Amino acid sequence: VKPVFTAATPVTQAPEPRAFLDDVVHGFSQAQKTLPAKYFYDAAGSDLFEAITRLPEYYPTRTEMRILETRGPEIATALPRGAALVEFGSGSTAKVRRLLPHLPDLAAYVPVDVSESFLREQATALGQDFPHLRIEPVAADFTHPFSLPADLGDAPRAGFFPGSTIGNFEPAEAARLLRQFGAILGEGAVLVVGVDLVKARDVLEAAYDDAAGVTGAFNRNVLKRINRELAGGFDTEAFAHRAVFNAQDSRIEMHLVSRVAQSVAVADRRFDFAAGESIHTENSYKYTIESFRALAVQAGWTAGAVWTDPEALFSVHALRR
Ligand code: AVJ
Repeated sequence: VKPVFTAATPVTQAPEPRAFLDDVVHGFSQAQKTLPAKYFYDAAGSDLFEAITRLPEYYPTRTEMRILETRGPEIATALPRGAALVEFGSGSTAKVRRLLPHLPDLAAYVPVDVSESFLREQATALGQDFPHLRIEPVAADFTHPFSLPADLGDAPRAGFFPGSTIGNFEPAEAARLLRQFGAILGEGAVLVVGVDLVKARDVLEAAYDDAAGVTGAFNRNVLKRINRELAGGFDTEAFAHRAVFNAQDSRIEMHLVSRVAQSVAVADRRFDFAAGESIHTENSYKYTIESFRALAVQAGWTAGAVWTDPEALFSVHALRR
C-alpha cells in the first residue's frame, strides 16, 4: 500500500530577512537585554537540542515518551473515534509514533511544522512505517492562525502539542495559543498537551545546566547565529551560560552573562555589555497540574484526564472543548 499524500503543502511563510536583525536590535535595546528563544533552532541548534534530549539531567523528553508509551491506550480512548489528529510543531514525529499504534481508526494525521523540507521528509518516513495512515502535512508557523486541509471532511478533530513547548510562552501568550488551537480545531475537539511540572530547584536547574555543557553550547549558539547571519562580532566564550529557577514566576530562565565589559558589533551597530550583565535568552515555564488546568480553562477548554510518571516529573493533559 502506498502512503496516501493528497495535500499540496502550502508554501512556508519564510521569516522576513530583516526580522532577525530587528528582533536582535529591539532585544538589545531593553534595560534587560533579551533574545527570542525561537532563534536557537537553526540546523546546529536543532542538533544541539536533540543532544540535550539525551542528557542524563534533561528528564522531560524521556519522561514524556514513557508516559505516551505506557499510557498510550488510555490517551487513545480520550480522543474521538475516527478523528483527524493535528500535531502543532510535529518535528521528528517521534512522540506521535507512540500514540499511532493505539489509533487504528484515525481519519488523518496532520503534522504542522514551520520547516517545509523537514516536514516532507518526516511525513514520507512516517508513511512508510504507517502505510495505512492518511497524512496531510501543513507547512505553517503554528503560533499564527492557519487553515487545516479542506478535505478532512467532518472527521472530529483532535490536537497534539507535546514537549512542553507551551512552557516557552508567557502565560498570557500560552493562553492565547491554546485558544487559537481551539479555534482551529473547532467545537467538540480534544487537545492532548505535554506540560513540564514544578519540582525541586536542583533537579530543574541541572536539567538546564548539564555537566557536559551541551545546554551552554545550545545557549551560545544564538550568538554564533548572530555572527554568521547578521555580521556580528561576538566572542561567544566571553559569555557564561546561566540557568536559574525563578520561583516567583515559576520558570527556568536561561541567560548569557558577559564575563567582562565589552562592546560588540551587530550589522552596522554596536552594543555595550557591562561585566556581569546578561542577555535573557529563554523562559521555560513550569506548571502544577492545577495551574495548567486553570490556564486551559481560561483559554476556553475543559480540563479532562491527566497522566503523569511515577515521580510526577511531567504531565500529559487531555482538554475538551
Ligand atoms: C523545547 C522549549 C521544551 O524548555 O525544556 C531545553 C528547550 N532549552 N534546554 C525546554 C530547552 C534548554 C525546551 N523546550
